[in-house]
Order: sequence, then C-alpha cells, then structure tokens
Amino acid sequence: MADGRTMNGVDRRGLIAAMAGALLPVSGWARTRGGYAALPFGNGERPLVRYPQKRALIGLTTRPPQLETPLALFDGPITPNDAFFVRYHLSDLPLDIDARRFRLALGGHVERPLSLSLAELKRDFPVQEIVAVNQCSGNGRGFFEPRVGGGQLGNGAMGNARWRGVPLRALLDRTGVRAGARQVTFNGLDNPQADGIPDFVKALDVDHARDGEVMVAWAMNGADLPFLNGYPLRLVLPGHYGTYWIKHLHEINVVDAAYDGYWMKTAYRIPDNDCACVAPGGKPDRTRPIGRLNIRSFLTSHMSGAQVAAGKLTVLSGIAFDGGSGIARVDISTDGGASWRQADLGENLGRYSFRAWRSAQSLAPGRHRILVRATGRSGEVQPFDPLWQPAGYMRNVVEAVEVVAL
Ligand SMILES: Nc1nc2c(c(=O)[nH]1)N[C@H]1C(S)=C(S)[C@@H](COP(=O)(O)O)O[C@H]1N2
Ligand SMILES: [Mo]
Repeated sequence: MADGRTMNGVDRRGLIAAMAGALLPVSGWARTRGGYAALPFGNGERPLVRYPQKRALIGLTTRPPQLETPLALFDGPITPNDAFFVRYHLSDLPLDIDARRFRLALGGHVERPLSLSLAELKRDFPVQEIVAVNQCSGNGRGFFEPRVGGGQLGNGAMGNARWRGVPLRALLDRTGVRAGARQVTFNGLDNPQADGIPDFVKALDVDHARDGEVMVAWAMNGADLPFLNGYPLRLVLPGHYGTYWIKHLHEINVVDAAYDGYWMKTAYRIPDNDCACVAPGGKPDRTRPIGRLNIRSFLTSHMSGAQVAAGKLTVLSGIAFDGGSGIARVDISTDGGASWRQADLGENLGRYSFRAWRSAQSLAPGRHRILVRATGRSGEVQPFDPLWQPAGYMRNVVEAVEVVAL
C-alpha cells in the first residue's frame, strides 16, 4: 500500500518495529500453556516473541526474522496461520507491497513472457488446493550431536496448511517453455541487507516444476498468506523441504542450463547417498540439492517433565508426516521401546498433510520414556539412531519424551 499503513491487514509500523528488534518478550500466553515463558531446547532457553499477524512464538533471530512454533500448538493436523513458523535468510523485507500494483513475471527461455497481476492470476487459471507440510531442512538442528553450525532450531520449524493457488504447470504452459529448457528459477521480493550476501533464488528441474502439484499459492487455510509467510504469493512444493517454497514470489525464470546460484550450488545440499548422511563429524564426498521430506512423528500433547495421573487413561497425541506416500501407521511405546502399541490415526487430509494420531493409555506410577515411530505407505520408518550430516538437515530420529505418572 502506498500509504504504508496496511497490507493484507498487517500493521506495517509494527512490522518495522519488530524488524528493528523492538520485540517484547511475552509472558502471559505462556502461563496458559504449561508455564514456560521461555522454552528449553537442546541449546538453552529462548524467549517467546510477538510479530504482526502472529501469536507469541519462539524467537530465534530478529534480523532476519526467524520464529518457531511451540510443539504444544501442533494439537491438530492444521497449523493456524498465526502459529506458523517463519524463516528468512535476508533482512531487507518488502514492507511496502501494494497488492494492486504487484506483478508476477514469467520469462527467460519461453515463447511469451508474462506479467500477471494478482487479479489475473486468480481469474485466468485453474485453481487448486493441497494440504501440505512446510518444514525447514534444519528443523531439529539444535539436537545434532556432535553439534553443527547454523540456526540451533528445536523441532518447531514446520507447519501444515491448506494452500490455495494455481498449478505452476498452468503458468508455464501459458508462457510456453521453449525446447532446451533445463530449470526454472524463483525469486522473491526480499533482498540481502548487505553486499556479498547472495540473493535467495532457488531452482527446480523443468519436469518437477511441471508436475501439476507445485503451485503458486496466495492463500493459506482460507485466508491471504500472512506477510511473514510470503504475502502475496509463495511457491508451494508438496513433499519437499521449505527451502524451495519461495515467499513474496515475483519472478519465475526458465533457464537452459543448470542454475548455479549460491543457494543451489553451495547451500542446502545433502550427502549424495541413500541415507543423506555421513559418519558423525565427517564430510561427504559428493552432494546433491536437498529434496523430499523424510518421515517424522511427534508427541505434542506432553512435553518432557509433564506429570500425568497414574492408573487413569492419559490421552497421548501428536502428528506424523512423510514426503508424500502418506502415513500408514504410528506406534507408541511408553517404556522406552520395550513394547509398542499402534495409535489411532485421525482424519486423512491427503498424503502430504500432517496426520494426527492419538493413543489413550493407562500409565503405572513412575517415569515413562515415551517414543513415537511412524511408518509410511512407502514402507519408510523412522530410525532409532539419528542420521548425521554437516549441515544439520533432515533430522528424523524417533523422538523421546519423559513424563512422570503420579
Ligand atoms: N523469499 C524467501 N522465501 C523463502 C525463504 C527466504 O529466505 N526468502 N526461506 C525459505 C526457507 S529455507 C524456508 S524453511 C521457508 C519457510 O517458510 P515460512 O517462513 O513461511 O515458514 O521459506 C522459504 N522461502
Ligand atoms: Mo529452511
């Protein structure tokens, strides 16, 4: 908006203040959620902070803004927009987007370059909806042992939403991809805050970009995208790590060579082997760009240290997801893995979605080490030994939560 007051209902001044670090740690909210004003993680405690359009979330960095969702908020399969995590690499955010003037450009190795307004995008193409998990590659990095560099994330850099938009394939068909095209690149309106930091541009192979599932989305859970989740448009890649889900998307470029920008060639790469791992502390010989999500599950109803009533039914619940085969089963152990019971699965919102699970169990007095393990329709299961790699991506070990029954 030219007057700068609001875009998509966001308080722009509040956003500028938040960007400058004028964040008030929040305490009132925490009391209603089990009394943690700051959340313990592998690497210490972190404050709860408030940003425009967001409830109190776990603050990781201010410039660029990075927020994690407290695990207790994953109490159903859909993550509310105001609870959805935030990750940026660049600090110069587009704080003055005018929805009426905004254009999405498609060009490069194409027959007919396009420049689309938001209204045209919403009106002139087929619309589709997919429920899909957006998870940061480094979700859980703070738990890597030995430690690795990078943001020491807990497990809250993930979320699941119903995305509404246009299949990228429809846009590419309209612009006409020319013979010899290899990749498609995506750029958002955010910029590096200093020289030497490369712009955040990602690329997909043409076949992937045209798979009919990758989409340019403008809505999330029935509302415009929150500013911090990419208003007015973002790329959505069901089953793939968040790094490709470009926010504030405004440029799509078809190229006839493999794109070799920093964020493809150097960053967001994993060991080029079946486990995407190396021996702890080691270095991979060869790497490839990160791709699909591996399978994960979480207990979200209870945090470590929680007390439950002994001898009565305790409802354990949480979520599970994989890279798109869909969750086949979730198994729960309340005795550190000695015995297992299959959990009940909640509604199926599609194979890219979180699948809620629950298991009502009576716990004997004493300490209980609760483990959750998901199996995908593909047969993929979570490992008991954590995989390790130098960038700290793709954690998916069976997680443990200790509760006490009294
Ligand atoms: N424009 C832009 N898009 C971006 C990024 C970014 O830094 N800039 N980060 C990516 C990464 S690494 C992740 S994990 C997701 C996070 O999405 P969210 O902030 O909506 O949760 O956004 C992706 N899209
Ligand atoms: Mo990420």
